[in-house]
Amino acid sequence: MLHRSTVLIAKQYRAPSEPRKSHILVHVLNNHYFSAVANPPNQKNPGSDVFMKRALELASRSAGNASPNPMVGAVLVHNGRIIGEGFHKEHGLAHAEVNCLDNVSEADKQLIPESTMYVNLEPCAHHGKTPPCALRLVQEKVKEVIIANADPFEEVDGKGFEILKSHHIHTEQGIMEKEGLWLNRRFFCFHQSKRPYIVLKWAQTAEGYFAPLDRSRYQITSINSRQLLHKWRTEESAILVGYQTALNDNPELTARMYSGRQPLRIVFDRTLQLPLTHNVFNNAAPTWIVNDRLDKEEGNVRYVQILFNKNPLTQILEKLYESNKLSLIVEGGAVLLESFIREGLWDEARVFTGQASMTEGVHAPLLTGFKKAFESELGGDTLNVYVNKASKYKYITGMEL
Ligand code: AOF
Ligand code: ZN
Repeated sequence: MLHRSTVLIAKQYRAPSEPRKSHILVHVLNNHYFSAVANPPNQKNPGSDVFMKRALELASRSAGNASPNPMVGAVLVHNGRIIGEGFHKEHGLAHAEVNCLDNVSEADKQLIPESTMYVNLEPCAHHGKTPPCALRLVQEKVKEVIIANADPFEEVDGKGFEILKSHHIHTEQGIMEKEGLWLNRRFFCFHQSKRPYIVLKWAQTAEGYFAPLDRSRYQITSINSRQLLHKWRTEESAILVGYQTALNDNPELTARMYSGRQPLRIVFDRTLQLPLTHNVFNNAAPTWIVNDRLDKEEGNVRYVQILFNKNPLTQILEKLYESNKLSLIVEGGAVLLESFIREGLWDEARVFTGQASMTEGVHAPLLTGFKKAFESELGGDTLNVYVNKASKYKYITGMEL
């Protein structure tokens, strides 16, 4: 059965050298994105959930473009009427609150001091790429600011709200908090756990096999699932595979069937055996080759040296944290995926079960400590999404991945 929340991604997709109609993916992971309201309606501000839901919708438009910043949307409301909207489109560009205020018409500008801003993240207090949003709100004399989540970024971390309060702007926090937490789980995980948010992804046959015994490349899933994977790649900061997978499958590890940002490619290659003619060395995206002997940069390839006998996964996660990478998708092989599972270093697992059949093969990883989020169908494949039981970021029914 189709999961109810499935989003149309056909519109945006065009394979590089093919006409628009080919490989159209009509399957979706969400057509009722924010239909689920997990929190009880706000008593003091009865319309709050509706406006915060709109702020979250606006925020979600920057999926794949905001990182390492969070996805933030803002709505300015006067007497139940929206007079301004905005979102943070891309890292380095204006923040949501500023876009929202700049969007108010000349005629409505006089209403700003009597209006309420709904924004899913605490307004910032620091001079970063742009001036502090909290000061802009003070300057505009906005009457009230309602947020979903406080900003854990140490330059903000409550200071934005303090600025507002000290200027007698009424504030409220926690409206649709769980939805906001899920939407920005990569950003929150990065700042709260000091490591990237980790997504595990693999495909298996109905019999539970991951690959043929000789580990040769074998297509288990449909074109539709592969296109969805390319969309996912545009939404994560980095993508990781093990040495055997890079060697045998020779993957390019880029998003080619969906337009968007290319993640950083990371390959384990302890003793630098991978042929330089392999696809991960092409110019399509920056690449890290994780090894035990070389630390240098050559064009778009960075050789990252680590100690392989001392928590290699943790070392990679530390390097990613230092490089401001909010999230990581691990795509194989089975041994590498299992080591992330064994160490409890994962947040979400996305598992495709394809229609291909095998009578023997390499066993798919065995997931433990999970809670099932949802199941969906795509081009004949079944997609199961799980979240780590220990995760602070709970999946909200109906929300997009
Ligand atoms: C907001 N509104 O729309 C966003 C915020 O490098 P900068 O100057 O863009 O600052 C990035 C930090 O600002 C980011 O880590 C987060 O704490 C906050 N993001 N804040 O008030 C926004 N995107
Ligand atoms: Zn800001």
